[in-house]
Amino acid sequence: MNLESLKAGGKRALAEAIAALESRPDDPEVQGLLEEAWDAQTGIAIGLTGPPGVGKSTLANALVKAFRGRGKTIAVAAVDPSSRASRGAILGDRARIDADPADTGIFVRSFAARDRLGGLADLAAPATVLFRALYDVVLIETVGVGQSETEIADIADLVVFCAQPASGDALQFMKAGVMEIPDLAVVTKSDMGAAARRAAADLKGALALAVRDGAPPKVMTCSANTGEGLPELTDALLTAAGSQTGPRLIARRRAQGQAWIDQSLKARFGREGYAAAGSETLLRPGETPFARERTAASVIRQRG
Ligand SMILES: Nc1nc2c(ncn2[C@@H]2O[C@H](COP(=O)(O)OP(=O)(O)OP(=O)(O)O)[C@@H](O)[C@H]2O)c(=O)[nH]1
Ligand SMILES: [Mg+2]
Repeated sequence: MNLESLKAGGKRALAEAIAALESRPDDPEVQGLLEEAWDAQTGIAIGLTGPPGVGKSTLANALVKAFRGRGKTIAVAAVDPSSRASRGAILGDRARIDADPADTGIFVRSFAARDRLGGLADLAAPATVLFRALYDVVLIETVGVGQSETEIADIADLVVFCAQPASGDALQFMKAGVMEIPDLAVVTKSDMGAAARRAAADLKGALALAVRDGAPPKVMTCSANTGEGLPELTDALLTAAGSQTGPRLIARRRAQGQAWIDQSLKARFGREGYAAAGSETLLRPGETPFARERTAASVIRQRG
C-alpha cells in the first residue's frame, strides 16, 4: 500500500486505505503510507465550519461541482457528531453529495466524530493528509462552533466560517470570543435577500478588527440553491489556496503536525503520559509527525 497503488487502485483502494487507517493505525504499512503522503501533500484543505443548519453540506455539494468545473480533483470529508451519526445523519450527508460515481476526481467519506475530541474525528487529521496527497482540494465539513471550530484550524489550511441570514449566531460567537478568526466568512442562503445582506454587513463589522495577515477576513454571500455568488466564492477560495505557499504553508502544516502529535499522544497515554515524554513530542524539521509520534510513544512506554 503506497501512493502509487492508491492512485492506480482508485476510490476503492483509497476506501480500503482509510479502513486500514481506522482499524490498524499502527501497522507499519499504514504508517509508511502516511509518511509518504506527508511529504507529497500538494492539495489544499478547506474547512467549512458554522452552526448546525447553516447550509454547510449543501454548500459543500455546490463547491464540489464548482471545483470539478475548474478541473480540480476533490475529496470531501464530512464529520458528523456520533450521536447523530447513529441516527443516520452520515448517510444523509453522504447522499447530499450527489457525485457521479464514475468520476474518479471526486472522493467522499464521512467520519463519525468521537465525543472525546469534541467535534472532529480522530481519523480526520491523518485522512486529510492522505487526501491532500491525492486530490487538489480537500473539503472538510464539521459541525458547531467553538471547540470543533478550533480543531478544524488544526487540520485545514483555510477555514471558512458559514453563517446564515437572520441568525445573529456569528455575532454572538465573535463577541463571546468563542470563534477563531476564519480565513474567510460566508453568509449562506443569499436567496433570502435583505436578511442575507444585513447578516453580511453585521459579519463585516464584527470581523473588521480581526486583522490577520494585514487584513480582516473577506465576507462573501452565496446561495447554494440558486448558484448566486458561487463562482466568486470559488475564485476567492482558489486565490486564498494559492496564497498558502512557501514558509507560511510550511509553518501551518508544521503546526497541524504538532497538534496531531499532541492530540494523539494525549488520547493514547493521557495527560501524564504525554507530559512524561517532555521535548520528545516536538516535531523536528524534516521529520513527519507520524515518525515523531512513534518515537515519543516509545519514550513514554520506556519511561512509564
Ligand atoms: N434558501 C436556502 N436554503 C438553503 C440553502 N442551502 C441550504 N439550505 C437549506 O438549509 C437547511 C440546512 O442545510 P444543510 O446543508 O444540511 O446545513 P448544514 O450546515 O450542513 O447542517 P448540519 O450538517 O446539520 O450542521 C436545509 O433545509 C437546506 O435545504 C440555500 O442556499 N438557500
Ligand atoms: Mg451538514
